[in-house]
Amino acid sequence: MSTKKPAAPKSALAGTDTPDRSNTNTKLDSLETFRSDATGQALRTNQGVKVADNQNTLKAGARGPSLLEDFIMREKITHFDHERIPERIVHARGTGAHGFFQSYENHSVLTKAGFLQDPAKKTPVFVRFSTVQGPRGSGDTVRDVRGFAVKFFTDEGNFDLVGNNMPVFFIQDAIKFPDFVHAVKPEPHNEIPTGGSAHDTFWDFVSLQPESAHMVIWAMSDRAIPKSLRSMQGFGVHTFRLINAEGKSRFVKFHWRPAAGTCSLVWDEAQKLAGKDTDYHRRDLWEAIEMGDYPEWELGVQVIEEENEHAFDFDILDPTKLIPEELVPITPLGKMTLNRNPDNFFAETEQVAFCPGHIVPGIDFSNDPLLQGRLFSYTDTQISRLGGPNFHEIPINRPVAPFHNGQRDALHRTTIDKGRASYEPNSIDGGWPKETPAAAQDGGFESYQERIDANKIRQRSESFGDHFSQARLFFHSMSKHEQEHIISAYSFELGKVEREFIRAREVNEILANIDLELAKRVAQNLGLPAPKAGTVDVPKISLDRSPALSQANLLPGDIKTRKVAILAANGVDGNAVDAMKKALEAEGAHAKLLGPTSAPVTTADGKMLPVDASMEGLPSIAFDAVFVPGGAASIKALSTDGVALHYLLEAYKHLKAIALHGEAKQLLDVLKLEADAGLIVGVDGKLAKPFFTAIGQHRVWDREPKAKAIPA
Ligand code: HDE
Repeated sequence: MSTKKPAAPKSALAGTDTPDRSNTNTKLDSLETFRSDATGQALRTNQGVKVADNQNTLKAGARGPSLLEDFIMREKITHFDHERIPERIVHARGTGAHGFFQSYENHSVLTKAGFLQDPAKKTPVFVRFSTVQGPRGSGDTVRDVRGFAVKFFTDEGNFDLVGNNMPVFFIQDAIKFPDFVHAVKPEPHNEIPTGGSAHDTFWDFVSLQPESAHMVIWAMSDRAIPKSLRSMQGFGVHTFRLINAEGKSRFVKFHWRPAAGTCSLVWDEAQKLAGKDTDYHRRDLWEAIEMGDYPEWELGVQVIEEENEHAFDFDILDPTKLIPEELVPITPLGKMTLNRNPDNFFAETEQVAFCPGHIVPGIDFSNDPLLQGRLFSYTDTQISRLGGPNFHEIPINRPVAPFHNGQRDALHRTTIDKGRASYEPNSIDGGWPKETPAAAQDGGFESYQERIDANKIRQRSESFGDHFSQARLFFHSMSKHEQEHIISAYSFELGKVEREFIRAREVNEILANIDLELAKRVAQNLGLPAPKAGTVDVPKISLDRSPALSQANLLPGDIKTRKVAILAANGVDGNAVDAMKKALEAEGAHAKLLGPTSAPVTTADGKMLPVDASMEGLPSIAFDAVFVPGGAASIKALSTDGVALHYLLEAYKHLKAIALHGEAKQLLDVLKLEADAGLIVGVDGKLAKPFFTAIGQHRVWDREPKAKAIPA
């Protein structure tokens, strides 16, 4: 309901917040009449009746029975009883944000899609990030693939790019998707585990389904525990087509590259966060947008000319394969900026309905058999999730382009169609709405006329037959520490598998075909005999390494939006706190001052410093780095404070940059730690530079072997 705002009455309640929502900066301000703002409004029923008493049910006497006649209470409770809708079958846990997309230049050579033509045009977008396995309330930082779904509200209709943060998928054909999902979901008898793949049914399935090998190694890599949603790449996964106004088609792979760089948590940190802050990723995205640190991604495509369709040593229709950037570099198309949080989680993030089948003229599908199945699934699933075929009328899903057709009625219809003819052709409504020929200006959608001459057949193409060479390419493209993390992840997950024959099958029939050393290391960790050789002949491919796959090569080289904890107790050197805060702010990073409790601390020169939280309230896992300013009394207090000492040891163990200023140097002895490239000791003016360099490198990877000795 749209509402005209009378001046808000001054609140009668002390401490009441009357928010200013005058600038909600909506998708299309004038069109979004459905956003409701209750500021200054009377409480009313859904029928518009003002409510005089929202505290008491209507009763026969103050101590008597409640009366059925109470339509106000009944309306309220009835609505409440039906508040929940089914969660998504996969990707149930997610978070969304609004923003816009802007093309860098006119890309008419590649495509006629309107949103990729005019660099001045801002196309509104809504993005939903998600995990795959867990239910709605599950933790954000579990080991899992992340969904990266973008709805472009273009003038020619909605385009949904429903991708993931990994460029390949577990299976090659849509018909295997229910099997895969049943295997990865919690086990059917006890609904364990929530949010993870470390269990028998998952490993049973993937060890029997070698086509999953490539995606599984991505899922065992650091990519599956992203540091934040802002630091994830996104991929369209399938090959699509772009088509220009002359009808020329080219194959493309879509890529999103984050301005914040691509980096991850470490495993122990991810596990702890899943308990201490279930909403870690959600909160980070929300806060970044609220603070004006608008996350950005560059959209790009790898372009493959039609005549080069078969030029690779894999099939570009096979969704378990990526096209190495070293073979086909990414052509940048434009930039997406997320700049507005939703007003209401349910109405926007929960009700948004993505579908890979939502495309616009200038974009088309390929015959990837996984994509083809998805084109059916998404619309179908919305019918039960959102209660009928009118989900496109829900505000968050409504295109900004007008829509008129002969579809009528059904559950939750909100459009009131005025015409008499709900069919086409018609002569009684003047023939409207009418088709637009594809060739016309702003023409109608026309599918690319691909020639097909084939037998109707249930068969997997032989060109989809190599399942290991790209998994091997991925493993060999990782830096040393990334490889170690992959070995640990397989060992951890398979260690949770109860049936030894499943562990052995994964090691001998999958890992040994990817890399024998990887298989041996995992076998050793599981107490299994080391495999001597793989079980299949893995073809040699044109690349041994693809540096673009390693996150070690994907950092932005700055410390923008990084979060630094400053630990202080009474007697802290206030000037050192100020200087570090200023230096961090100058670089676009954020500092929070933490004390032993939430009470302010007193500086060495007697000033009161308010703290942002206690050290327990914002643990080290919520930060990228830690700074301990000097001040003799403060350091003395921190040296005997178990929470503070744990704070530093934990940050050390998680390979974070730590700077110890002045007297804080003494903490090295207390903690029995040695300075390293990221554990920096110094005085004013000498500390910030090496500290910031270490933060910019994300983690101090060289410390990792040593950090293993620190208790978790
Ligand atoms: Fe999905 N997927 N999927 N998927 N998927 C869904 O749609 C499905 C696949 C992806 O934030 C569902 O609305 C099939 C690949 C994302 O709302 C469902 C197959 C990729 C999201 C569905 C796949 C994805 C979904 C569940 C194999 C990466 C969340 C609820 C053919 C390219 C979108 C819903 C959001 C959600 C089906 C495979 C990404 C059941 C049948 C490959 C990001 O329709």
